[in-house]
Amino acid sequence: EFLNFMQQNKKPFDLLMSYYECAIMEVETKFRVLNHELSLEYDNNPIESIKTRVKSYDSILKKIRRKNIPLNLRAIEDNLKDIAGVRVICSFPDDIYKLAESFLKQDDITLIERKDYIKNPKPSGYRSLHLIVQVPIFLQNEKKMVNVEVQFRTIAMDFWASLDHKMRYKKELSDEEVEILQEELYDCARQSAVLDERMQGIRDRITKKQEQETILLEDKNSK
Ligand code: 0O2
Repeated sequence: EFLNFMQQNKKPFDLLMSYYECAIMEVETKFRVLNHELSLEYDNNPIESIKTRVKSYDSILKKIRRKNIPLNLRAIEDNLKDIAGVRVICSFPDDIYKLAESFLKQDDITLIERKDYIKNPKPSGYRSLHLIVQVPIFLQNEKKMVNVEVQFRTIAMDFWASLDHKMRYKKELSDEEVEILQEELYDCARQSAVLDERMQGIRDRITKKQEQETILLEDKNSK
């Protein structure tokens, strides 16, 4: 049925996918700009890396089936809000919130949904801050609002999620093995959350010290 739909709607479907590509470019640029500005201000890059993807046909099809979404472009656009995905990887949890706040303050960004799996991790142990936003893209004759999912993770959260993802897609594992690995992964998630907090604590102490010395130096120079 999906194949049939794709054959009949190939052009409009590809056009819709190209809008998601454009929206990804817009959002990625916004984060590059923020990273550039913050790196000058604080002498430190808050963003480690940015990964982007448009959801594959396969994943789109699976989600349509799972959620019983009617097979037409309008329904896909309205119901699948994560076709365009941008993943922002930071070193420290605080930088995630700082970046998310600056991003959401921009007047062309509309927040549709926010899920904070850092404050409230998933039962699997998964941690990340998810935002669904709408961003305008400017085409030849129109302005189009496009949904983008932004996932913010620390390096540790991303490392964990990649391993968890690997396990989920390994068909060779028995149910029993999966259960054991899930418990082990859950434990790792808790430990990595503690690690994130400790590293953040160290970073905060270093910056505080730097700030105190700058104030001392300014005081000395003004006398
Ligand atoms: P992919 O390959 O990243 O596209 P839904 O999106 O409707 O299925 P919900 O609750 O709206 O479900 O979305 P949720 O759980 O907020 O976010 C879904 C995405 O978060 C997933 O995308 C994963 O990228 C990530 N995610 C959520 N939970 C886990 C987890 O336990 N482990 C890992 N590794 N990732 C997780 P997709 O569409 O599943 O996959």
